[in-house]
Amino acid sequence: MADTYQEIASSLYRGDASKVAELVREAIDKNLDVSEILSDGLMKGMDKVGQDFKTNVIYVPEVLAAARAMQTGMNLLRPFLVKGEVKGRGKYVIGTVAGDVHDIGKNLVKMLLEGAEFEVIDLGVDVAVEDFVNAVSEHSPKILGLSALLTTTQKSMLATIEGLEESGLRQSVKIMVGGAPITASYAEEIGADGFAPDASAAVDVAGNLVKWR
Ligand code: B1M
Repeated sequence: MADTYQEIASSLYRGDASKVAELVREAIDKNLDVSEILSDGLMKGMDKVGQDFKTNVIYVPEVLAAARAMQTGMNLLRPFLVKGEVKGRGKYVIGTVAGDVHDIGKNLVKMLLEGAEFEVIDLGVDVAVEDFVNAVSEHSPKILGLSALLTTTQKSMLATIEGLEESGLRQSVKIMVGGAPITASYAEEIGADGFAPDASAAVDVAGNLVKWR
């Protein structure tokens, strides 16, 4: 089992999407735990990509190939993470903030929220402040989730919250933030209502936020 996860991780690292797909399908057929396939296989591989990217062992093209392989694997796990069509916990608008194109973590958060019966409206990446404001106005979600992976784009979270305040919509929605550089203290500093360090915590935090409404 550990070998399967290791093989998934190293195929992802190499950016070999078809091998990742083959191995993930095999793991599912063998009834291996879906959350382990995700954490010990796909995410382990992506962690190594992150470490080697930081130290210039690999560069953007390799990271992009690994990101595609990650998305391929996640898509295969999706039916097991998102069960049923009941969307009883309300609407959740999510997006990656302006200037930032990282979406793997945001997509994972989205998948687990859908699995936890939220109706998720995904605005994609590099979302301008006014697009977040328009989406809150149009969909009246219970929660707005903002993702950022760069220290340079986390300030777009504050700009988005300010945009909602200026448009008079801030009090109509709870705001959750997350992403690798984001901390609980940053969330508090910018006036967000919730912070989650990972996708499964995001589901718990979202569940608590809707209880307060
Ligand atoms: Co980028 N990148 N990248 N990159 N990239 C990082 C983030 C970096 C840490 C790499 C490094 O140096 N080690 C670094 C940021 C440094 C910093 O700011 N401190 C970096 C950089 C510098 C850059 C560029 C500037 C590189 C360049 O062009 N020179 C550039 C910026 C582009 C832009 O956005 N404008 C860039 C580009 C890219 C790619 C396009 C090549 C690709 C993204 C592809 C894609 O997303 N479709 C990419 C990738 C893949 C990464 C790393 C390697 C992996 C990110 C990832 O997907 N992780 C990353 C290194 C790293 O993070 N270790 C890196 C897996 C994912 C499951 O985790 O996204 O953290 P994560 O999500 C987690 C939690 O954070 C949390 O839950 C998720 C699941 O557990 N979470 C939330 C996320 N959003 C949440 C929202 C919530 C709650 C929780 O509530 C709403």
